Amino acid sequence: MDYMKEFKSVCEKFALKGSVLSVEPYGEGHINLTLLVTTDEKRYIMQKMNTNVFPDTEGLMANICAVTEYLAGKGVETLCIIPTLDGKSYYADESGKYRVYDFIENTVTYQKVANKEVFKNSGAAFGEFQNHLAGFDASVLTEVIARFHDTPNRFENFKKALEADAFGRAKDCAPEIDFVLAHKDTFAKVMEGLADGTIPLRVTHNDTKLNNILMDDKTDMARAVIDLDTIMPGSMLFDFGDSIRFGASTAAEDEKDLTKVHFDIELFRAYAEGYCGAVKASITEKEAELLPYGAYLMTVECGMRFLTDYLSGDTYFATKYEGHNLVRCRTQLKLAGEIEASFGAMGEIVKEILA
Ligand code: ADP
Ligand code: GN1
Ligand code: MG
Repeated sequence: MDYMKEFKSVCEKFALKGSVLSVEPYGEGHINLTLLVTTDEKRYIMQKMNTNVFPDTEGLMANICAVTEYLAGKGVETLCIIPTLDGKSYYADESGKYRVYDFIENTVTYQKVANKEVFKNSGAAFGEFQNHLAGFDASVLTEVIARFHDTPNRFENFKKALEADAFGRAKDCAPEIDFVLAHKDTFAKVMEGLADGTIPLRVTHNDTKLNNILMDDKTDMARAVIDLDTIMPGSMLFDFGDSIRFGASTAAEDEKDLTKVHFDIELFRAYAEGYCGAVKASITEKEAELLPYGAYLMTVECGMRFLTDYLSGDTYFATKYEGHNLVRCRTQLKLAGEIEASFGAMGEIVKEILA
């Protein structure tokens, strides 16, 4: 695709500095189409938003405006929305809905943990992010994706996709289906805790993978938490768990060779040191106890989501080849199994850190 030809006129609807020199695809996100826009003065990120995943664009952008304004007001580096020429937070035409952010320069995003220090720093940053939002009024937030980390509900959706088997793919993934079915009674702990008040409802990011944080390209210290689409009330176990899911693996999320995929407990320790160090004052005893479980839950949930999408014909996550979602599902379920087998050791590490 000629991205410049396709999107230049959309770029011109925004209050950009300079004239557009190039438009190219950027990053490794699974949801939005992310474009790097370069003008003769500076760089921007433009995203064609995924309206299948986020149908309520007004609510989504209102959430992001409110959160970024709040964070900026506290002096925290965050995404900066570039308005349209008529002062709106996004632009819509028959081809889609678009938003533009300042490109945050001199940063890197990691697709895989480069070393323990980077992962520890990202843990501290996601913990701090939660601290920064502790005073934010959650009632102004729209729930842009209902029941996002409601794992029992995700399981119900998985069962529907399996029953329908609309693409005849269930036959290719019997071991994965069996794994999910065998674990069905392990999915409810966090939802139950939120419902009965034993787990506090907080404002959470909900998509805390390593490539949703920008690190300084010289110091590897975190600069900004990005991908704010899923900020909603939730549990800190979601944020902690999702980071471990992605980052404490010895291989990429879509590694085909499962012998390379392992849960690395030393990476878990590094992240837990950073994260717990930041939330020490607010984490409850029950949350601390459930951190290992949170890592398991987010990993098995994500595996189940990839499997559901595979069974449903790949309509949710962006895929690069047929079977991509099944490959992703396999890494997640392998990790989930290993995490489950490491609960004891993980619990000891959390205790040590919080002692
Ligand atoms: P998705 O929702 O599809 O995951 P993201 O918002 O996470 O999309 O963006 C995809 C990638 O683009 C990020 O992982 C990051 O590498 C890069 N990115 C996004 N916003 C910025 C920004 N403001 N400055 C620099 N890089 C960015
Ligand atoms: C998606 O948007 P992105 O690529 O950062 C997904 C997450 C999954 C993740 C798996 C809105 O994250 O929930 O955990 O892929 N985001 C949404 O890599 O569904
Ligand atoms: Mg992202």
